[in-house]
Amino acid sequence: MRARGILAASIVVVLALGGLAGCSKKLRPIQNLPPETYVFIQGSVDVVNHRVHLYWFGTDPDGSVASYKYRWVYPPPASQDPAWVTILDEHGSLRTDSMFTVFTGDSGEVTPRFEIYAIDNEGLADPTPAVQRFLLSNLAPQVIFTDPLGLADSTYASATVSWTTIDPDGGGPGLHYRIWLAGNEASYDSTSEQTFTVPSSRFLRNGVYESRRCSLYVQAVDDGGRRGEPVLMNWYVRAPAAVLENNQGRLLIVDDLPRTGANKPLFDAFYKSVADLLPNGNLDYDVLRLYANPNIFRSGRDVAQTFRQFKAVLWYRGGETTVSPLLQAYQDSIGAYLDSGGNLYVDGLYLTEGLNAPGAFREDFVSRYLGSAGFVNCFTRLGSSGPVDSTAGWSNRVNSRFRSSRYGEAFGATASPSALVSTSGGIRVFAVADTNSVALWAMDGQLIPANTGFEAPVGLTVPQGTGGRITVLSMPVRYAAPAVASRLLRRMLHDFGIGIPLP
Ligand SMILES: [Ca+2]
Ligand SMILES: [Ca+2]
Ligand SMILES: [Ca+2]
Repeated sequence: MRARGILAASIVVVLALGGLAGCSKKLRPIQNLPPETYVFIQGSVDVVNHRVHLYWFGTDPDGSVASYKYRWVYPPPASQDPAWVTILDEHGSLRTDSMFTVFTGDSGEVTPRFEIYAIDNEGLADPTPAVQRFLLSNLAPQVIFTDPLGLADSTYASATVSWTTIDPDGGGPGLHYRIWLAGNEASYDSTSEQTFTVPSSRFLRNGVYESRRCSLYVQAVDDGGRRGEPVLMNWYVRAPAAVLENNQGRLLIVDDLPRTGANKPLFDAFYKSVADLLPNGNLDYDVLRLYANPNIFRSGRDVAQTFRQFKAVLWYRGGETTVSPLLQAYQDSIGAYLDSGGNLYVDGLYLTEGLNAPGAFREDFVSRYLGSAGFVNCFTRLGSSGPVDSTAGWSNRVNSRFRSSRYGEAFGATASPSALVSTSGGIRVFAVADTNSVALWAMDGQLIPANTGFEAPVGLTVPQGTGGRITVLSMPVRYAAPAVASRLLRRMLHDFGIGIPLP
């Protein structure tokens, strides 16, 4: 009642001045009359949406209306004397209508009243504000997952979910979402986006990552404060490895080969045989088969958060003559992992993009993380029937000779890859700044077309500023015979400091 009290007081003052004038000279023959205020809505008043468009106007018999003040008064226990709010348009001018979003909370129905009064050009207020009572309704918003993970899916401690929302009466600009894992409702995450990546830390139990089924809830809260029914998604979350050190597994092996393929068992067995040499054998690493779990990475954060649960990542593509969509899409997150001290080994064809040569990593990734100014190009036919042109794409023959001065191995290739349709080969020759970073050389004249007169760096191992390392071979190491390939891979992984013993 404070505002009304002030109004009453000002009226008394005006009357007193008027009375004083009447007793002496006629300083002011007519006292200022107050304005009158009217409010109305369009349509029925029976039950109105909680977002309501109100109109009002005021008249002043001896002047003009200068401004309006309004308030919403909710039924008790809410205050019956909330503060008045001055309403003006964005230019500070008089305003006579507005769209209001009324807080309904979870009841879905509320009976507030709207009060408004005009103030005239001499600052005098309408002593009897206009009042309109309402029965306002608000329907609950509902979340629907657009791409839920299922019980057959698994992730590490990271998951990205997206959803759409149905709110029959809008939802408005205040619509937002609460997200929590079962048991953590009290400390939910909030977003106004319709997608969310659950932070790894939310999956910790007693400070540790565990393999277990997880339940994720998403709940919409609309502009009226009404909460919808939480929706639930169940899937399986894997600990990085059976044996963890500082909550990390030693190695994540990413099998980026199709489910079927003539040489797939050969590659799978080869990488496993080397990883099994870790101190606790297969308790120290995990294998992610992308073909069996195609939904595991759905955002850059998924990749970054998953990689960070491992000291090192080994990503293999065998002799695939395709561009890896995941390496291509998430290379920035992979770079962030390297920046934060992670170790990455990746081998395969078409790993990097160059002149007339497709590949997953952009050239700026090569310059930033691989210490190379780019590639050494050759001049060859693009595809079996394309034009002859400059290109970064090279290939090799069976028995092409390769050597690693850094790791003290040499071999003749056991295979010669085919080329991606209409392009040159999948091997890249790096224009390295520091030959100490060369992990693998193609010897003089051994590539297709022939690298006559020079040895060609086709694999690099480059330390990163924060203690991490990236090792990239632009052909599968298993093109070497198994014993040599195994020794070479062991030496390369030994550089990561994850406990792979030297041969
Ligand atoms: Ca007046
Ligand atoms: Ca009035
Ligand atoms: Ca609603």
